[in-house]
Parts: sequence; structure tokens; C-alpha cells
Amino acid sequence: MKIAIIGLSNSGKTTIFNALTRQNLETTIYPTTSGEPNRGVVKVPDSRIDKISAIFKPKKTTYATIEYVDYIGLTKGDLQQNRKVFDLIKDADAIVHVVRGFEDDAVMHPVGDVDSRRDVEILELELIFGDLEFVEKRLDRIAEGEKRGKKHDEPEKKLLLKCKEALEKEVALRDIEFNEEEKKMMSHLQFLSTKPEVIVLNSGEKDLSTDKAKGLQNKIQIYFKERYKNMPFVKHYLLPPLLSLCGKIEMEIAQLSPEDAKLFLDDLGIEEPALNKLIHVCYGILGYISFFTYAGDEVRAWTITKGTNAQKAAGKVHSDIERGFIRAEVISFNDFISMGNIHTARAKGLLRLEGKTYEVKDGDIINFRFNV
Ligand SMILES: Nc1nc2c(ncn2[C@@H]2O[C@H](COP(=O)(O)OP(=O)(O)OP(=O)(O)O)[C@@H](O)[C@H]2O)c(=O)[nH]1
Ligand SMILES: [Mg+2]
Repeated sequence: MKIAIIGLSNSGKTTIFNALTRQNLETTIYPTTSGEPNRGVVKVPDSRIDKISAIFKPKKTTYATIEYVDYIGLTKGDLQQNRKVFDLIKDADAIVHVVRGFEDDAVMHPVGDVDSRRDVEILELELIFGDLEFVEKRLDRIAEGEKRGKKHDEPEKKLLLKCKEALEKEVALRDIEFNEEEKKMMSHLQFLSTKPEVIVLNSGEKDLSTDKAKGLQNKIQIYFKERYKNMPFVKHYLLPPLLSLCGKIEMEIAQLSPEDAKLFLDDLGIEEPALNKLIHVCYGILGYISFFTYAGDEVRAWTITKGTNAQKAAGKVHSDIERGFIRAEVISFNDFISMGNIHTARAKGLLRLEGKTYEVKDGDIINFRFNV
């Protein structure tokens, strides 16, 4: 899974990237305008796999991974500059949209002052303008081809016109309904405003859970609630999840050893770092769930989309297992933990034998039986 961190410059993207990837890259009080994108691959924190491994004691424990990408900020009205970011994030699965909530006179704000509603709107619109430019270019190319007598792909043209109409009304493509055929075509087109997104309000150290942070959160929520107020054709609109955190504190926590981090969090009465929460929220908006396998001295976590059947899930592990699938031996995470080990679970009859069409549930622990 690839997640792109985007936002206006100096909103705290690199600070949050550092926290997510436990790195210590330079953050500056001036906007970054050039250089290479930051990339980091991290394990998906999941206490369930730790507990499963503590029981099986395998030689190897393999976590699911997630790639984060952080680059320069988006600039209002500068498509040429923004295209650099768009090209980089086109293949991302989800977007983390960072909004500045911290006040600091030393850190330049690209538009003026701290105003979460205005900033969030600028960014949402820049993504839409990016898509609109892409659609127009593609339509131009089709028109040129037509002039030269070239036959074009009629369904694609129709789809592009439908997208253009929505984008011109400043509607994100994720909020428009498309049929299955259109969705299939769209998956090749790599739009930006179709990507599921999480909004992260980056609050100041002293502002967390204060009225000030709540005020900024409210303004963001109002923006999203009112976004399509006079557009009844937008029917199934889901508000994006909103997380409030302090990038600077999260970055400090991420630099601590796991033991110290736990003490620090306990001290603050926080159950888990906001950034772990961010991953769970991303799983949620993407409809992702995890299942676990134990085989060949390895306990491993796998990511699938909710609704995936056992045979398709087996294909994640290996195409041979999907092809030669016989049965899946399944136990839920809770049943497994309450039994304490797999032998007791088996003796108590808690290992279910499921067929190809069984819908894998979040937390299932699976042993695939196959024959090739
Ligand atoms: N006070 C305070 N400062 C922060 C916070 N988060 C980031 N900063 C500071 O804001 C400045 C910009 O942070 P970055 O993380 O570099 O922001 P960015 O969005 O990556 O900026 P560009 O890459 O230039 O677009 C740095 O000086 C950070 O230390 C925060 O939560 N509180
Ligand atoms: Mg940066």
C-alpha cells in the first residue's frame, strides 16, 4: 500500500513523514521547492501479529508494509509546479492531506495566516484542477485524432466528458457515481480526486484537545459538509475522516525506543500514537483488512480488501496455493488467543474448515490446504 502525504508548503508534511517512518529528515521554516521526494517503507503496527508470534515463536515474523511518500507542497494556482507532485502520487492508494493548525511566526505560511478551512479548500481544488487538466488534454488528443480520421474509443470519450462536467463544477470524482464499466476504465486513468483521503490537522504542541484545535477542526468539517450544498446531483457523498495530532510531538515519540514511547504515552493517557491510528483509518477508508498465516516457521500478516474470498486470499500468499486450493483451516484471532495455542484450539474443534467462497474476516488466522 502506498500513501501520499500532501498539503500546502510548511503544513508539516515532512515532520509527519518523519514520525510515520521514524526518520529524522530536515524540516525547514522555508518552503521546499526542489529536491528528491522522501520515501519510506514501514511495518504496519498491529498488536495482533505480535500476540500470534508470541505463541507460535516462529523464526520469522513478517508484518504488512506500507510506503509513505512526501514531497514538495502544492501551490495555489501553479499547475506546472503541482504537476510534479501529481506525477509522483498518481499511483498512491490513498492520500493523507495535512492541514496546518499550528501557529509559529518563524514558519512562513504560503497563503498568509493559519486558516484551516481556506487551506483545505485550496488543496481540494488543486487536485480537481489537476484532474481537469488531465481530462482536457486527453479529450484534445481524441479531437486531434478525429480530425485525422482516426477512430476513437467512444466509451472512454463519454467517460471523460462525464468527468469533465463534474470537475468543472468543482466536484471530486470520488463523489460521483460510476458504473462498473466506467470504474474499470478509470482505474487505468489514475485520477487524483478519486483517491480516498484522510484529513490530518497538524495542531500546535499546546493546542491539542483545546478549543482552538476544536475550532479549526470544526471549520474543516463545515467546509466538507457544505461543499456540495447546492448540488443535489452529488448523492452519495462521504465526509472524509479527520484526525487531529501534533506532528512535532509525534515525531518525538517516534524517535524514542518502544519502551520509552509507551511510558510517554501512558503519561499522557494516550492509548496509541495518533500515527498508528492514522494507519487504521487508512485501512478503513480503503476497505482493507488483515489476515494471518503461520507456515514454514513464519508468522505473517497479509492485507486484502474486505469481501475477498478464501481462494483469492490464498493467491496473495502464492499463486500455486490459489490454483491448488482445497480448504482453508480458519480460526478467529480472539478464539486463538483464548485457547492459548493451536493444539488446544484444534482439540476443542475451533478450527473451521472453509471452502473457496468463504469470505475472509479481519483477524482470521489461516492455514491453507492445497495440492499442486
Ligand atoms: N510549532 C510547530 N511547528 C511545527 C509543527 N509541525 C511542523 N512544524 C515546523 O514547521 C516547519 C515546516 O515543517 P515541515 O515538516 O518541513 O513542513 P512541510 O509541509 O514538509 O514543508 P515543505 O516541504 O516545505 O512544503 C518546520 O520548522 C517544523 O519544525 C508543529 O506541530 N508545531
Ligand atoms: Mg517537506
